[in-house]
Amino acid sequence: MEMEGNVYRAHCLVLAYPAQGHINPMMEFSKRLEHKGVKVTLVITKSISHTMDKEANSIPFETISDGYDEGGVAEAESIHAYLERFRRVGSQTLTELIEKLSNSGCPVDCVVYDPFLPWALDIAKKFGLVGAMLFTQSCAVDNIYYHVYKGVLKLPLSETEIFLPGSPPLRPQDMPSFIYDLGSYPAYFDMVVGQFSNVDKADWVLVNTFYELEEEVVDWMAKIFPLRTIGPTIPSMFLDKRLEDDKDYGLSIFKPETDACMKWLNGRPRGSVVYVSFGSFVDFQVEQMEEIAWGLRMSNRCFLWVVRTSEEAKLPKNFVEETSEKGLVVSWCPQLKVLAHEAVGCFVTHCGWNSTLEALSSGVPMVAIPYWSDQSTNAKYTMDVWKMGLKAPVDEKGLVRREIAEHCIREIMEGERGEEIKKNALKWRKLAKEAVDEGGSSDKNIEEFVAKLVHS
Ligand code: UDP
Ligand code: 7WV
Repeated sequence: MEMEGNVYRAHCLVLAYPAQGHINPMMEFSKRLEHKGVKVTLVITKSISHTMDKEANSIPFETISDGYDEGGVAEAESIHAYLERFRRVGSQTLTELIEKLSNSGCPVDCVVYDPFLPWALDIAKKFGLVGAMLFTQSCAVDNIYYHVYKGVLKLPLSETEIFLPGSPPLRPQDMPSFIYDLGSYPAYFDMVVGQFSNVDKADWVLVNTFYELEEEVVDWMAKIFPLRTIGPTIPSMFLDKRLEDDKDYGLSIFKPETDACMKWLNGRPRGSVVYVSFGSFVDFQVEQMEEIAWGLRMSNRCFLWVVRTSEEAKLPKNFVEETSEKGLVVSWCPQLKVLAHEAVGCFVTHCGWNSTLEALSSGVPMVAIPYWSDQSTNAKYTMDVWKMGLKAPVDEKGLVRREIAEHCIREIMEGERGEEIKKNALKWRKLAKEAVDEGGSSDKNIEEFVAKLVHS
């Protein structure tokens, strides 16, 4: 096959769910495929493409419609209505896109898709294409949802300890929020459990994790599915450095205050800064925001805190002014660069899966304050399995109090436990890099995927 003078081995459509934490891994996986000679077209929704800043060297993209071209989910009457219309209009427009590409001499061989959108597999199969789901959450979390799907894990939870194959005993509060707080987001509950609705038709089940990180659960799930680990999907320059231009994800919903952050970090002593960020979604109660602000102040450390514009009003009055000697508050930052900066010694995070993998790949210890979705499970593993952070305990109202936040930060920055955690963090950084480097577990899996694609 030939395209603009370049010979390529196969053509993959890579369909992302429209959220920052889902687009990033799809983008990076696409770059790994491209590096191995596959042509890739990234597919995002029209609504999210309006809000994204396209940086240099990103993968070419096309859009489909979720039926809400102006505002996406924010425009919909409910999450349920959004997902239903996305299924209908998305199926239609994805079909049209595949037809268009075929007619323009660039036929598609394979659809890689986020299993939040399982209907994409049905479309791929209608065209006789290879279908590969790519889970953008941890294998442990996928395994929990699989057990709910199978009806093996019965809800509401009635036990105080839950035993699943490949997993340590979990308390209800270590489960994803949609499970322990059953009924909180019924449409998202259906979506995450529905990821398995047509898994039997998938040619590949790819997971954004690496074997060494989740050995037991990967071994267990690989007995049931054609499962391969392909992560962590972090830009290559932060890991194996084999993809020269891959310094950033390439599509960003918010504009990072890069210069301000890097200038502020430069010159600060090694490991002295607490970096605080809760990702692209978290919408804290005012009270929780205040407790975190106070905890930070009480820790007496320098901090860089990402407070999205929509969250700004929740900061205590005059907080930014009163802490300006010690802290910098920005609306968005280049998180990978910040985590890689030697001044950063601790990451206070919601434990979104990307943030967790990024911290792990940079060797930065975490204080986890999970908010919803899979974050509490990621926080549990961070503390008790990977031992590279602390999961901040909550009070009866479900809030992390200021003394607790302060204590966790101090434990990591100055405590004895912190030393152990730092040592483990560095161990994970090494293993993450090895996994994606030449001959590593994830690299081999991607090689195998591409080789089979070419010969199918
Ligand atoms: N991120 C960023 N700048 C920030 C905060 C986050 O670039 O100030 C990126 C981060 O590197 C990660 C993504 O946004 O890749 C967030 O994904 P995650 O799964 O951690 O959380 P979500 O936003 O989905 O809750
Ligand atoms: C966006 C929308 C819904 C969910 C997520 C992101 C996530 O947690 O990954 Br459930």
